[in-house]
Amino acid sequence: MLTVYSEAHRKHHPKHELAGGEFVRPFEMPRRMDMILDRLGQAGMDQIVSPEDHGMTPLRRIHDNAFLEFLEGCWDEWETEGFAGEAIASVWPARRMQQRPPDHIDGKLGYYALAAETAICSGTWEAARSSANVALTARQAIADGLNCAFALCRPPGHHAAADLFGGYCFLNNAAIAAQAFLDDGASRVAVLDVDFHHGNGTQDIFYGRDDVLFLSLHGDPRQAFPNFLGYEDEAGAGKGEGFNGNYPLPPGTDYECWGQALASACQRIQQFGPDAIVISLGVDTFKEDPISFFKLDSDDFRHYGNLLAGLNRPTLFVMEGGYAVEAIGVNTVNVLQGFLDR
Ligand code: Q9C
Ligand code: ZN
Repeated sequence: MLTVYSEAHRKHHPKHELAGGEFVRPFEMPRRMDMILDRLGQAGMDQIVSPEDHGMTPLRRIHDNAFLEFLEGCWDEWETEGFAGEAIASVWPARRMQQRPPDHIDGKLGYYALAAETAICSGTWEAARSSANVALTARQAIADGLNCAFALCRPPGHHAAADLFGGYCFLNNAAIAAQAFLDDGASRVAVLDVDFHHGNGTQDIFYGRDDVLFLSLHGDPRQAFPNFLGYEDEAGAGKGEGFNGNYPLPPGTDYECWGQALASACQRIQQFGPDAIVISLGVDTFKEDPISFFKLDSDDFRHYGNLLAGLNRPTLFVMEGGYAVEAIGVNTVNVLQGFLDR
């Protein structure tokens, strides 16, 4: 399987994540990519290419201009204030307050952030742009005739909405690629999000639309991040009604239960009949993931990769989460190998 990858992800290397009331080393770290690259090599999947620059146009199809300008300028504004640490949101437009972006960077960070764990550092914007280019280049390879490709994106994207960053995400790589399929002539695209966390950004972006079917299997928002979206009754709005599907699952969910939800999601995709499928591929469903509560083991990843091939559509894999770093390579490549085995 063709892999698209860029070293530019290393420019996003925050030192701090707010977790459990203290600052810890971020779970979402550059070494995740090294582990996946190592395993791709061991598996003989050594066809790895660098991304092309697709410019700002495909990003503007998904994200607000003011949000893109905020991301691009955030670090400079933060430094100009003379702040010593990394740029982290600490104030929000909570209920009954004005939903207006203010001028000061502290306020802008809160306006555009959905959570406080995600720090912005000097290279975050460059890394996020390159991550989107990785997804767009892999998508182009499918448009040019491949039946599958792997976008080894970092930072991840599925929590990012049109004007929100957080959950380690800045630009919604999967949504940007899905929109690019449509702009390139596709009539319908399905986005299947198998990351442990609900893909709130992707859901929000496509919630009112019937040309993108968004389905997500995830930890129930009653217990899991992002905590405020991902309920079963979120079915889409307006002409998008019926084109959003959530499968919230409880703590301890194993492959037997998770696989049933996947089978049901796959049926809906078959009915929808998409021209292409984008898989938001997070492997934080693994039993040893440090921040998640599903119980998949490494063989299960190969098994569901094989099921995804049964959908028999052009398939773009976009890397999202996965924080059991020692196993992230095996689990990720198992999905891809399971897909190719068919
Ligand atoms: N106590 C992705 O997997 N923090 N993002 C969770 C739990 C944020 C995960 C806190 C997790 C974000 C792409
Ligand atoms: Zn996740």
